[in-house]
Amino acid sequence: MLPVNPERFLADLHMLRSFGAAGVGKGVVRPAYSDADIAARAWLAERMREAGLAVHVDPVGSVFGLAEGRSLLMGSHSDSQPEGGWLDGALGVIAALEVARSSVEAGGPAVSVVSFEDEEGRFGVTTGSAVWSGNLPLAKADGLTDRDGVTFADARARMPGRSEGFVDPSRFSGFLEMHIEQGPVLDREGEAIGVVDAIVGIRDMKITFVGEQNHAGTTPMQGRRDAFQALSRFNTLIAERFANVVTPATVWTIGHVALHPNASSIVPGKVTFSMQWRDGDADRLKRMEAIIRETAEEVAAKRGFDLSFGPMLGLEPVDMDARLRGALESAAVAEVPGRWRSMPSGALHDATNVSKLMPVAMLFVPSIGGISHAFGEDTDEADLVTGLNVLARAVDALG
Ligand code: HGY
Ligand code: MN
Ligand code: MN
Ligand code: MN
Repeated sequence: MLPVNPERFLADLHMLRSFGAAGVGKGVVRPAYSDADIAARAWLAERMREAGLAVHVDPVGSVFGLAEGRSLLMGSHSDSQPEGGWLDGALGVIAALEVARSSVEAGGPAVSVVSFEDEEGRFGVTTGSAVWSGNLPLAKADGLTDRDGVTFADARARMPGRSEGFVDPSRFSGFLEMHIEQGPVLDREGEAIGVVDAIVGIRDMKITFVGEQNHAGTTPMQGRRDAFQALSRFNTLIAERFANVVTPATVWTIGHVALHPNASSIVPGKVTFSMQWRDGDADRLKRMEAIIRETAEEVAAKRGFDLSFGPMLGLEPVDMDARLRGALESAAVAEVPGRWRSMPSGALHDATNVSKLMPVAMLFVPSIGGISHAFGEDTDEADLVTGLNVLARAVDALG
């Protein structure tokens, strides 16, 4: 097996955490194109060079460390949520770096490394890999805005050292992504490894209701066109209507709300909010979309609100490649017999986009208490190292 170095791997993982370290638990604040993200990517590029890989920063800031000739690609993302954990994405990038580096040292199979940009969707949904794969045309991505109105085009222009062109995907034989589970299953069951069978699909859209801004003391309740009340009504109605369509695995979230002008003595005149929904079945995602659109129209019509929908972003559910998945399963059987399972991913990953270009597979390690997208996210060191060993064994077998 490839002689991976757990101490070096853990030291690099902690080093990456130091970029944007939040000082609360182990969390990080390293959103795409922030100063911390840009500095972390410069450090990563240097580590890739030291490992003997050729660095290519693509037009959106995804950082590749390329092995010569045809290779396996491995990695994930190093941007974080506005309040993120230290392992989400980072683990997959640093594990890939350690495997690639060990492989160069030991004369093993050719492995390239990638850290995709904006996986966490400051602008879109897994933006960097979506653009690379063609799931999101660059021209469309450039027009997307973050919650403060900054465009993707302006944000990506901040990333130094970008190349004009994208990496040719035909140089890669497949893609492996290691990640924390971000859910409670492995931790609860005392298991060490999850081999992913499929990744759910997602839809994400901004919705705006415009009513009438007015004085909160003098405007009678009767006849108000209060944008918050429209959102509140919409939220209640979709939960009732989804009940006939969803399964226990279906999820939906209104995670960002911008209420205008957001003051206690003003009847709010406008609300823009994010509506996101996820499921493993593409038809169900469509039925939910129809309910969302009809319900928003009904709420708007009742009290004369103006309604608008932003561009709908989405990714289809995808299955993992049987051969790559088999290699991960065999490695898990060898490393942790009886302590691994096959499981779906309810979180989105760059692997979804990359599956358009080449075969992909994914490996999970446990998340303590199932916590992620929060500063409290963590994994036992022993589990991090087990994941690295399973990955290295699979790469050796595939090579
Ligand atoms: O939200 C997600 O599933 C991913 O972590 N960006
Ligand atoms: Mn992630
Ligand atoms: Mn995430
Ligand atoms: Mn007044």
